Amino acid sequence: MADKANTSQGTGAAPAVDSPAAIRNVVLVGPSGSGKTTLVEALLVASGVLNRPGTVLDGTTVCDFDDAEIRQQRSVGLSLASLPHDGGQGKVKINLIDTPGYADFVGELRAGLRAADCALFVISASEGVDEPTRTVWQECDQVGMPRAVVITKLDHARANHQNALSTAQAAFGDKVLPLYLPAGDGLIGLLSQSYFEYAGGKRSVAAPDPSYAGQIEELRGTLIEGIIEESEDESLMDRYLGGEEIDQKVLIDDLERAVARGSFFPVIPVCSASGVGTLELLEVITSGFPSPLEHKLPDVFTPHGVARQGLTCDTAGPLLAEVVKTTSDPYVGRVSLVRVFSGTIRPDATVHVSGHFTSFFGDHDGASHGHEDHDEDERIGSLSFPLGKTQRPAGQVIAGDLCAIGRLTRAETGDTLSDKADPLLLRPWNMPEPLLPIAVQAHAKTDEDKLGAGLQRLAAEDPTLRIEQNPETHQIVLWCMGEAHSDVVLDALSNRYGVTVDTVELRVPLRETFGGPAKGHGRHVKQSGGHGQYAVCDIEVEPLPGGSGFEFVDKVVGGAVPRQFIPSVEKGIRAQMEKGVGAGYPMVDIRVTLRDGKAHSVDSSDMAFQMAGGLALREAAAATKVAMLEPVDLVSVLVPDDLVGAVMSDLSGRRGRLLGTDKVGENRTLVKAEVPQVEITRYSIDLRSLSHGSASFTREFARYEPMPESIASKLK
Ligand SMILES: Nc1nc2c(ncn2[C@@H]2O[C@H](COP(=O)(O)OP(=O)(O)O)[C@@H](O)[C@H]2O)c(=O)[nH]1
Ligand SMILES: [Mg+2]
Repeated sequence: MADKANTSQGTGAAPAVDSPAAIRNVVLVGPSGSGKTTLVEALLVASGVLNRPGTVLDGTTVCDFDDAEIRQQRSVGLSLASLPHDGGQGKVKINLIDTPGYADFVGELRAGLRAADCALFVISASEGVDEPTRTVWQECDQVGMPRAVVITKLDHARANHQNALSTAQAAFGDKVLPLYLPAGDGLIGLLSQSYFEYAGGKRSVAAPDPSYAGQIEELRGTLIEGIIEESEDESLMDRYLGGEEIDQKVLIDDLERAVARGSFFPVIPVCSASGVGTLELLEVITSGFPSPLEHKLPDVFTPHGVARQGLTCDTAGPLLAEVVKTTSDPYVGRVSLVRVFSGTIRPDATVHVSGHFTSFFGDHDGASHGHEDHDEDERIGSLSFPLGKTQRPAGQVIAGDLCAIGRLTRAETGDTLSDKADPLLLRPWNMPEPLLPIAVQAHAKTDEDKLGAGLQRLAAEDPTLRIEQNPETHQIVLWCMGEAHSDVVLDALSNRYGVTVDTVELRVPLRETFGGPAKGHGRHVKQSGGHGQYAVCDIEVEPLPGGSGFEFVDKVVGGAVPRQFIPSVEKGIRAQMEKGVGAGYPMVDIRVTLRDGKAHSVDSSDMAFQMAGGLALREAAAATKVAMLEPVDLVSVLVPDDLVGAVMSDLSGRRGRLLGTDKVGENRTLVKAEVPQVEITRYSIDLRSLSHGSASFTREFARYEPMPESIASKLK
């Protein structure tokens, strides 16, 4: 990987600051391909961290450094790049958190939102806004996260800035207003009414071309009104409407306050290719976006679940930090990306690691993700400020900042780090449930242990990966967010752990039961030469109601089956039930009555009666119909109202039984149905394409039900 290093990277030391007030944590959000990763390159160049930008195409960007990212030419994980910017009011450190736009990697986006205090919504001038991005905007709305919109790719052949702007306003609301108008090789500032021209990587200021006068006036009017509406000074609107020219400084102050409050969202046009707009964007980030001091901390508890109040973004406060991402580097080992909420982390310190306390956070059960509960001390290895994969040593890391910690062996993604003497635990952030099951096996049998170990490590790093070892189907099932996610997991298994993995057809854990009562005669007799075997038994089998399991009744009279061999018959029947009698699925919900049998004084044995028991069950099964039972899930789908019909008819087509619908919020509906598991193994993919990513669903096991004969017969 070293040979692919971005050789154009500047040698600049990591920007360090001594106050949270000088930090901005900014997450980049937007559709896949909208230009986020390239924008980070452009901003790094604008701030002098890089001499020249890398490209996604060549795999030379700072943020897309992972093997999978270079191969796929798109981001699959979040990454961090920090840069210093001095906009004239002192040096500010900007931590840019690049996230993948593709839906499979939404777990990385969630982690990015958690680590950040403000968000840039990056929209391509040639495309627009997709459904998932709208949803993230609404989520940001709910928590009042400050946001700005960047319209990228101004130079694109199909770029249409005006269109992209209207799309963004339609999607995000009327508080989304442009601060600049793209013009020629630069931008016109609508407040300053100056033309910022970019030539040869430098910005110069001039008067705008008079031909823009009309456009400027119109947009400027809308912008000023928008700002004044947000102003806390109520007299301002009257003065403005009365014809007073409002001082630009007053407007800028009001604008910045409204942006920081999360009630006004400036739009900045950018061309990453030429650098146009990068300095303007850095100015919005440094002066409009709030520092971590203004961000309310997530809920804090002690590991025993007692709420802890009063923690703030104080560098001298108790240590409170969180692992937002974990990666493994073949050379460096484990690297944990950490957001510090309170206190200061120093190298060589010992910290307390706590995490995944299912008992009092309920729902997000770490256990099902293959995570362990943590409550232990661990020493910090190296401390650094990452620039993509490059680690720049950090002397210390203060509250509000982001950093990488090397060689933590216990801490996993989502864990809280705190003082050894004052253990704390943060309420976990909302992680998405993986809903696509992929069954896998090691290509070589000898690799099975390596596969298990590799999967465990990957699941510890990635909270959106769940590993299931199914005891009924004996399959290893990876629960993933989608196929692109599973590809990344399989790639990592082969590249990092050297295990070649085959995906195999997923077996849904079906079960068998008797369709009706039947009798079975089991005769296991071998008396020719050597030690003889002799056992005969007669059984009656009846189906029991669902969920009854297995009942064994002994009705033998007169010692036809000797006492000591009755448990042998039962054992043989149980063993046969585990293997099944039809398609090889375990048999459940039957009562077996042992009626009669025969024994031989010398040749009968425990083993012989076990064999006879199994045989008797097979015979009984052959005499009647074996019915298949299938697991049925309760599926809840959250959809925009206009898709309710489409989703319901799709569910019906999957043999789903509709239970009802509930209105959720203004324009969403929750559709509930019971659907057989075999019909929804790929539902996450199908629902995404049916709804263009606007719907989500959950599923939970409800019960086993008889499978229709027409479908069961195909399995045998
Ligand atoms: N013409 C042009 N192409 C761009 C610009 N920014 C990004 N791209 C291209 O758009 C594609 C997607 O960019 P990328 O940064 O990976 O988008 P992301 O998925 O949002 O990170 C890449 O091929 C980039 O080279 C830009 O400003 N102008
Ligand atoms: Mg990207």
